[in-house]
Amino acid sequence: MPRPTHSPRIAALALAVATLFAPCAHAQQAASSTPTATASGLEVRQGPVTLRVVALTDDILRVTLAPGGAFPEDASWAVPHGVRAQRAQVTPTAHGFATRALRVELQDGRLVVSDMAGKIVSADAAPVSLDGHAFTLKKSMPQSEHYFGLGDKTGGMDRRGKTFVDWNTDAFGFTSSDDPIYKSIPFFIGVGGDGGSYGIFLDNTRRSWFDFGHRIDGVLAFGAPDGPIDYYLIHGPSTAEVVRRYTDLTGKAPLAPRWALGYQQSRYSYMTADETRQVAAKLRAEKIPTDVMWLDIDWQDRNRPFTANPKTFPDMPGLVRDLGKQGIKLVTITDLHVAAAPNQGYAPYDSGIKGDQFVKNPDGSTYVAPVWPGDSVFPDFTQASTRDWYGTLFADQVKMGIAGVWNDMNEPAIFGTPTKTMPLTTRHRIASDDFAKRTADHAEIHNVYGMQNTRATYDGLRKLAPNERAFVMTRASYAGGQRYSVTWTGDNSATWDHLKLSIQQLINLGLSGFSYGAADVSGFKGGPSPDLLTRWFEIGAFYPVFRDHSAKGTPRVEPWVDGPQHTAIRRRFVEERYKLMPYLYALAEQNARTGDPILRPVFYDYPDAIASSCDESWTFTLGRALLVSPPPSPESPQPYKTCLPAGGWYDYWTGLPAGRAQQQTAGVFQSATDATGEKHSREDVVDETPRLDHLPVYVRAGTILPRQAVVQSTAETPRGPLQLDVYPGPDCSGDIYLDDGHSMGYERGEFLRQPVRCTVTADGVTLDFGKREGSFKPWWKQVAVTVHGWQGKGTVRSGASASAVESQLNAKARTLRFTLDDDGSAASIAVRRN
Ligand code: NBV
Repeated sequence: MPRPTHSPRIAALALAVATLFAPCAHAQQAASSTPTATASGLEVRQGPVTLRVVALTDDILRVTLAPGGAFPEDASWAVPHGVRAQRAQVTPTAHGFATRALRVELQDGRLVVSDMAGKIVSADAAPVSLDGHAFTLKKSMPQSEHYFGLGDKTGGMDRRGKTFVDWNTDAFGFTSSDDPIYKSIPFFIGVGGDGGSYGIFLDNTRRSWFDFGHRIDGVLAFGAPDGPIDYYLIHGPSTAEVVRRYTDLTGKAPLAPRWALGYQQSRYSYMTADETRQVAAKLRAEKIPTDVMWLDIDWQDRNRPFTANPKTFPDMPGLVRDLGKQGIKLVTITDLHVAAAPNQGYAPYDSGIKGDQFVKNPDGSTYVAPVWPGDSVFPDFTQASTRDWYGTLFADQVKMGIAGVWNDMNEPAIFGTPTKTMPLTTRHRIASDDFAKRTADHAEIHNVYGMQNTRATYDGLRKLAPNERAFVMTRASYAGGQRYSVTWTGDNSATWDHLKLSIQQLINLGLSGFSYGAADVSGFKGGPSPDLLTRWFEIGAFYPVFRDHSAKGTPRVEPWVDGPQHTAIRRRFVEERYKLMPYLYALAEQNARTGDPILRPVFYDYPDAIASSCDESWTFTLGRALLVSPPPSPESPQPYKTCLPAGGWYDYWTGLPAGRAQQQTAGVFQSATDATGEKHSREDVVDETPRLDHLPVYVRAGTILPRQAVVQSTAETPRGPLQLDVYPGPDCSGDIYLDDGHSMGYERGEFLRQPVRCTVTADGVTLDFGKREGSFKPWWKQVAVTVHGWQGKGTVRSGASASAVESQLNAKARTLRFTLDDDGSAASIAVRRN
């Protein structure tokens, strides 16, 4: 039954709220004039405030408020001009307007958004309250709703009952409840309410805050001390639609080079080129597949960005070349501060001063403060011309063959001050995008400073090597920063608690647009026990970006440090990641097109999981197909339960049907009912007993999983055929995607995309290879198919001629295997029981 749009509950709640929030000096009262319809929404005067709602699309509303009638500047660091300029067609209604998906109404001065069935998506709990420049918005908070997003904030996975502040902060050694930390992504998603999932993105760069019923039960409040009252309401109803639409607004992460998905070895710091070479050689000798080595600040001369230490790294091109021969790329750190080193031939400083590129003090002098190089100056990345200049500084590194850049310390971190950052009075001279040319203080710019640093780096790299994908990793960022950089969670600690937290951080980063997330494997601060490090490798092997990194003065944490038994387990998991590379890379490409995260909460693809009977606070999926279920108390041998969403699952490691289906005799899953007639239309609970050498991973019934033979890096061509593991079940499909892995050629059609579908029939499975798109030629000549869950004999026939294909049955593993020559044409393969 659709709920009435004029909810008595909201009115009651608003009354309660009105009594709980003491009205501020300028609190705006409910008395409002009649809304005026505009071409794409409405506008209404409410006392001292004018409210404007504009439908950008049927599912995305932009809400701006003008205290005193003056609307904020229509400009944004997060949402590009063209996106903000979109308009949907709307129909005026008695109390507001409707799009094809939403009804937007003002009820007693409160904005109420409901879907076409009358279910409330989001409703104001009270009118906006103003206090000087500060504002507070309040929304009602249904009991059933849970909240996600806000980037990699700590405090567990669900934001409900908690309060957060957005203020980019260098948070070395942060705990699992510290806030704020490095990033500010003022976007959250409400999941589980009547009207389905929705998102709210407050596009305000100031020190904003979000309170999910922590201060007042049932009231979701958010605001900022200053800046525009400008937010977007994004309708789902699925969580996936919210995330896709949020990334329509703020941008998709560009497809990363394939090597960025390989294993990456870092340390603060590999101190010399020799040490770097030795670690690379050991990685190869130990047969730990590796794609990247990272150089931290000690590669530089006196910690000066854009220099190399002439004694310890005398021949960077030589180092790049030698590592390259072993299939290993080099990523180097470049912090944003520039050493204040006049008259020393230090070009970044000299050219920067000449071009007047640095942040200023209020009196107009250049702001100088200590960071790694000692006294430093700070590029004013809010000027497009400064970003252009900064980008050119990477020319030497690009020439050396350095594959990517690591932007650290860009909150920005400043030494020797309790605030850990610049004074809020420092001056930025905005000259960018559609902002009015004006001076802004650091309080306004702070949260976007790191993002604009990565923008300068990314754009610089793209200009210097226009046919290469740019790889930038950042610590600080703002909403939309995913357009320029991947990210990691900063200086975590070597504790079990942090291992668990890392998953929650990466899940919430993915829901906040940052699909390429990493957390330092091993923990940056402290030293992990051998067991913790092994578990971290196992779980890290399923992170979107898989990088082992640790602090100076801590025990070494390269994969081999705890002896052969631990190394063997760690190696096995790294290898597994490389086997999964075709799947992972297809997920990355899907992410670039749709915004679907690589690593996801289970409820992303399986919405019922939001009410799962298991603790899913750190179970996650990698794409729709793989569900990873680490022990909830990783340090303890306590048995635990994994909840497998409805539909049927296979054990990834054994390939056998999992859960209730383990007992089935007739083979594969068909729709929601398997061949034994047992329903898989409800969650399946599996008992797990933790074992250090095992991480439970499941495959959705209905998956066609592309895999390959192990390689030592993505630079190596895999031997043998492309492997397709078919896990029969409902909605059975898989995607093959390939390109050269590093150039922009894929944008010009140099890619290979091929859908594969399978249909479960009463007597077997039919596999349909769709038409190939794109001009890229694959490395394989053959495709090796393994059908899982198979019982009894089988015959395989190919194409219209039904020519017989030789197959091998493995009764114990319940597989039927066969190999097909692959000339790229569409084909239908019939696998039949006989
Ligand atoms: O550049 C050194 C470190 C780096 O290794 C780490 O990953 C960053 O988060 N960096 C912070 C500077 C300060 C470390 C205490």
